[in-house]
Amino acid sequence: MVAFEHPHPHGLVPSTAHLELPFFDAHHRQMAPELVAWSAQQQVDETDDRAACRDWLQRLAGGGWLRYCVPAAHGGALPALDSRSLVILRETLAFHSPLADFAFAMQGLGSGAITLAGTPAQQAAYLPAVAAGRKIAAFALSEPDAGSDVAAMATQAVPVAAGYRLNGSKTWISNGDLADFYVVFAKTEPHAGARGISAFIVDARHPGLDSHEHIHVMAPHPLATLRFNDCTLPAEALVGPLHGGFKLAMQTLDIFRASVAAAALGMARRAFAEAVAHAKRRQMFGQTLADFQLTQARLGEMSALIEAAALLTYRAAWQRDCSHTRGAGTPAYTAAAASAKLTATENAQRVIDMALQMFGGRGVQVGQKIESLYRDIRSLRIYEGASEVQLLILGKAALR
Ligand code: COS
Repeated sequence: MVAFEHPHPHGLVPSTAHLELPFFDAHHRQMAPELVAWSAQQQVDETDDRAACRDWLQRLAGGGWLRYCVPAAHGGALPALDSRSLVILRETLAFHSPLADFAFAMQGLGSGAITLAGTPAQQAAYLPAVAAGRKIAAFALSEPDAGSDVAAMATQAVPVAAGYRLNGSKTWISNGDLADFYVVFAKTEPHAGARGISAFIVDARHPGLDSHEHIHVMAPHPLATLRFNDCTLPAEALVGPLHGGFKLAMQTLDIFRASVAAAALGMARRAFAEAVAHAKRRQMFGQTLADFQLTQARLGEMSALIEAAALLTYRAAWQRDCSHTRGAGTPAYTAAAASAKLTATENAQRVIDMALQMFGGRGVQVGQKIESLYRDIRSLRIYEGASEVQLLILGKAALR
């Protein structure tokens, strides 16, 4: 099941064999091969990460794929956000280009709160534009002193006659200084912890918002710090209930955590495909690398790690799509998404490392796919809830 199909003229093509699993429906089985064929035709120059993201977004919009980031009532492909479609999209895109996956995912994560809790006017103003690639979205939750501990955030939104006045900063913001709008989380009741946070839509050019400070990371993608200095927002900028922002952030993350697992899975499958192709080609000691039992055992280990990650990822997405318990408390699929994200990102790191080892010196050569995957995978164990946060979620669920 981890197998890949024959090498495409432009590289390796992922298999869609896993779509036969009972987690998927007919529309998933129809969409996946179309996406695989479309992805294999895309060639984007990724030397400049910001320009490449814009390029990918236009292509993803043109291919109709961004429509999976919003519901059908607002220009989306399906009646509601479908975790399994997101998983298929991210796994396939990440196999080809982690930056394509990033560009896709941020449209969904950045607009997710508006989809879940926006007013009809907010949904009409933002969601069709997100689906068509006319507006770039971003999700602004983390702060310099509040990453895993969301409830510790210090950014404040104080009620004023005109609406709310925002002061503070957000950091590690994906699509920072590229986005057209941000969904920003801020304290509206500073002493109420998780129950005192609200979400707001802030347009990129809004006075009082400074996003010029870019952050450079080992696997380039657009990131910035946002600073709010008396940024006055109209009352209509509030998304969802006042003080209901923590749950809204968690609900949004619940959707996308399973898809981060899928992105990791796509990268692991690509590393595996590269390793298998290399093992069959590479000659040493009078045979191919693949002829060594040591290689076969290593490939077997990689395959098992990938399969474990795949099943948890698909189950988490399926569980969320089929759940009817939205709203009350922490839902059961939160733990499923945590298991999937933890396992898929950790396993992918190991698989990619094993693949790199098989490539020997070439594995660390800049410009080799395996070298960039080695850098690409690392941040997935940190963002959208570090592995330790997933362990915490699982531990709390066990004790409940
Ligand atoms: N869906 C709905 N409600 C949820 C929820 C979920 N997934 N998770 C928590 N809640 C609710 C809880 O039910 C609780 O509700 P009540 O106040 O009514 O009891 C409330 O939210 C607070 O929950 P909890 O006590 O578990 O919150 P903590 O402050 O302990 O935080 C963690 C829990 C650590 C899990 C959370 O802060 C987290 O996910 N942190 C990581 C954040 C992250 O991913 N950052 C990266 C940003 S994007 S790059």
